[in-house]
Amino acid sequence: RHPDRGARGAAHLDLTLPGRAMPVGHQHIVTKTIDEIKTIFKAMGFSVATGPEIETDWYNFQALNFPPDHPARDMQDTFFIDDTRLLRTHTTPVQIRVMEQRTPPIRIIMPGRVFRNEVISARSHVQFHQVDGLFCDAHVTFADLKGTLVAFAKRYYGSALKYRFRPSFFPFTEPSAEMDITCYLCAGKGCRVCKQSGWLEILGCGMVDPNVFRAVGYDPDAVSGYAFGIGIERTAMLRHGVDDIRLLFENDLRVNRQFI
Ligand code: 2U9
Repeated sequence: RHPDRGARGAAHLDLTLPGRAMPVGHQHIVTKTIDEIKTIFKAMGFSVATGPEIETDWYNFQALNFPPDHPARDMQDTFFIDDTRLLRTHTTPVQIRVMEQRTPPIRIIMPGRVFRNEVISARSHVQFHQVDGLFCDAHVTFADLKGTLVAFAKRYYGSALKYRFRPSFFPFTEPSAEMDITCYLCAGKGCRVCKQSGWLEILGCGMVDPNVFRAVGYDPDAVSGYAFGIGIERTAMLRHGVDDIRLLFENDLRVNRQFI
């Protein structure tokens, strides 16, 4: 008789054995961050669109007011696939595709992976994620931009924060700005997270440049809009105190399990 079998040969059920672990997967911190940002903007009436990671020069640069050979292209170190195709350096080209297909009002965000030919270090990587936003209609003002982005920041980082908008430059917006909030860790006193400055830069934004409207066949005298871009890894690293972007792409379970 087999030692594990009973008199009639049936298997015993040993109720004293420990249960088998059934590990459950969970979302990556980058996916979670994108989902949280999507939820906040959806509640404010934005819809979500996605587009191709392989783009053309027109959608990635020209339609966004980077003229051929303009030095502003140097800001993006691009991975070119061949003479006509490249890996998108931002998700902004998706906005051009949406504008070509629709007429204002448009209120939309685009999350996605982007690529830049950078040296990999603790602070920069060849791939990262971005959420880009666009609001297009008649009579949109910088006040609308501020109202929406301040509402987003208060919902995501906490309602007690103070904020400031600093002038900046992007080829596709004019005027352009970057938004800082008081550091959520030290409330502006200065600490390791904000590098003693009290402020954290959380996004770039601006009013859509009239040349971008011309590129998609809109009349810049009739249509106005604001746009913004949020770097996801940067956001996740700020929120969770991760100091090396490479940790977000290595899939080391000792790291990933900290964000269940
Ligand atoms: C259209 C016109 C303009 C999107 C914008 C930024 C400013 C910005 C960066 C944030 C961190 C990229 O991931 S990042 O490095 N983006 O600062 N993005 S305004 O502007 C648009 C979008 C659509 C039609």
